[in-house]
Amino acid sequence: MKLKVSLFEKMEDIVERWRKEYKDINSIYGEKIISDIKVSQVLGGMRDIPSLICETSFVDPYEGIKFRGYSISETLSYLPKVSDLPYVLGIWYLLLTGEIPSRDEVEELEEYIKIRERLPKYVIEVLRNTPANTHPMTQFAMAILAMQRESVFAKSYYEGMNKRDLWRPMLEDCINLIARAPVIAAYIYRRTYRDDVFVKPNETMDYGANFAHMLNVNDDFVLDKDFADLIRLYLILHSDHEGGNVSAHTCFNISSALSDIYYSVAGGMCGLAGPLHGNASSESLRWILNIIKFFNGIPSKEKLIEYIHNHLAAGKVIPGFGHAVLRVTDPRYTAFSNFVDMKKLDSDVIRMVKLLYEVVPDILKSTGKVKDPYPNVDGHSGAVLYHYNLKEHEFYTVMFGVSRIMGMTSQVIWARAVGFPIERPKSLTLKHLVEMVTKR
Ligand code: CMX
Repeated sequence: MKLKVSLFEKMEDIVERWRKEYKDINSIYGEKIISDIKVSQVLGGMRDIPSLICETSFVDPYEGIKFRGYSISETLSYLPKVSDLPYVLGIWYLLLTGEIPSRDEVEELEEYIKIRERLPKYVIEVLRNTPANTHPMTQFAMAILAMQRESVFAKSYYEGMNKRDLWRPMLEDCINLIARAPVIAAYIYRRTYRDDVFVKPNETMDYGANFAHMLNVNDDFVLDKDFADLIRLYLILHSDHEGGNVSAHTCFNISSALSDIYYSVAGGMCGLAGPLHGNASSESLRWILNIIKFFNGIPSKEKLIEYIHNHLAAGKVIPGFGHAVLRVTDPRYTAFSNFVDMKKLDSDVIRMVKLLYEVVPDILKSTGKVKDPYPNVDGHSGAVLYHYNLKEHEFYTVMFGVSRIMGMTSQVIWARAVGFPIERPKSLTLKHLVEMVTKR
């Protein structure tokens, strides 16, 4: 199938613009100094050191994520809709090109991606030969890595393609990966939790609804329209969060060695699997369920406050709260809250989320050390999935991964387009660090 409004043709012009901008900035401002770095920043995980470029999104500490300059509410209202929510692939179009797609453009993209979703048999075999109790994120990273043998980018590179042209096969690979990611994820879900009964993709459904359909969480093969909306929202909200988070940066870093998108995204997924990053959603839901179990229902505010103090005193973090960059309630959390109101959802987990919002920020503020005492997206996402019967919380990070692939791929395509070099920051021993300070 050929796109009427060819994404590849459109990208030719966009890439030329990016290249000029990148080159001009480097030649005009290349020698200017932008920052001083404190020892505490180096020792604190490179915190806030402005040293990465990410064109697809920007996290404002007080306004939250902006996708190509658009806030979450703008994004949700401007992208062409398929129901109450926009087409999921509209966000990829926006992240990739910087433009809000027209309805025609996004519908064509949805169709174009759909024809590439068929999973090769060997990917299924790789998963089938893995113990079913292997963590879903491990399975997801393995399946992505297994497809590396199909990389058009790697083939083009080793056949000697001019590096200026490498963004084209990279785009080709990214489209294939985006097409297959939800099919792989749904397969992992079905084999891990639902006796390996696989649900085939539905050719008539959009990307978000099709994912909901393949998960078939209620085992009734009937698409719950509200659940499909939740999946659309979930995939849009998690798609990108600038370049410095562990998964995006790992992916970008690996790709800077001209490793293809399968190597790069598989590496990023391993980072996303960590409890302080993408797995926080699973941790948060587990924590909420433990509280409900402990109190045999929803506790009073006073009892909950006491429970949280004990939890912190045991040296544990409160999952779903805090953020390395944000200093307000994560607008993605608010978007889930609005969804709960729009669909009038009510259950114990939803009530617990609301109660935690009332008590946790003040407690975290009172510790005097937590920079962002407010909830992040992971403090809400798991509860809504659970509400719709997607209860296997270890799987949530895979859902996050399916979505985040859209951000990772757009960042990497930009890097190949402008010819971004291999990353190589300088590391120091602690002794060198002290010497640098004392010699000054
Ligand atoms: N509960 C308890 N303590 C917390 C906390 C929380 N939710 N958030 C931060 N703190 C503590 C830190 O552990 C740190 O304590 P120490 O000095 O004793 O080590 C102190 O407050 C200062 O941390 P910070 O500068 O405010 O936060 P960081 O940038 O170091 O960490 C994050 C950010 C997200 C890892 C942290 O807030 C956290 O662990 N939150 C819980 C896990 C979570 O929800 N992660 C999802 C984040 C979203 C994402 O990236 O996907």
